[in-house]
Amino acid sequence: MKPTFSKAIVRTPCKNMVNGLTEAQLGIPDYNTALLQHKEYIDALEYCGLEVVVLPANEDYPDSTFVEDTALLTPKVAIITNPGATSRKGEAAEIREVIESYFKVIETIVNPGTIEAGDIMMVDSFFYIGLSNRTNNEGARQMLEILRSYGMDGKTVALKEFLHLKSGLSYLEENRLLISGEFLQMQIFENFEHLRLPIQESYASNSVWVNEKVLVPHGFPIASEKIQELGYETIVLDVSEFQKLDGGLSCLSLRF
Ligand code: CIR
Repeated sequence: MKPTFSKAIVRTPCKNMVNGLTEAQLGIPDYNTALLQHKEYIDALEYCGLEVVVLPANEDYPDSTFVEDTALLTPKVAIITNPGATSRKGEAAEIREVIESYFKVIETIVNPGTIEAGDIMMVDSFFYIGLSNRTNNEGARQMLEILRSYGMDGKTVALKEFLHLKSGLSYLEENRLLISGEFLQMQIFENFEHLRLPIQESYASNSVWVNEKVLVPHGFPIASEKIQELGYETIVLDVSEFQKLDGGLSCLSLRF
């Protein structure tokens, strides 16, 4: 069954984002442009029918605008992650305080397990978990144990190239996957309908389905067209300043 999202949590980018983790080699983000792009992202989520909780910038954590990585929110339980990147570890405690206002049942991933929720793709009550430089076997094991104890399930997928699982995959509901790069050949995804993106558009494989609309990054015409051809309304957003930090559209919010 398709989810219906009613809320999202986002965090205003901090000035210190210029020191965020990145391998993108696209230059240093411009803070004022990032703020404008973030505002447009919030407007888009509101247009999709969500009430958006906007957290204040947190200068202690350069990557703290990428809130998606800090928690997995499911209808039954919220799971606070344990980010694999050392500079991001403290973000989990910061998000917990916020999540406590919205979820009664909260679980936590603990050392030596690490996991970032950009590595988790929800397909109904089944969760694909990428094993990456940020998410280790023990983190995935703990996550699966928690999910199973609440009647859900999942499977791991080993990554070689992408930062996170959802850097190269998005679930558009109706058994449809936006997919690129190393995931194209994987048997684990062969029973989905594939919207295949060429390598030059792989950044757009991090698009976001929200209540029948799809947020798509600006500058990726093949992705936009393939999504529109299937009848989805697309909302194109320029997130160039977040791309400079290896972040995509899904990373900027927790939707529930
Ligand atoms: C990082 O390397 O952690 C951030 N600069 C980007 C995080 C992107 N998050 C995501 O893909 N879910």
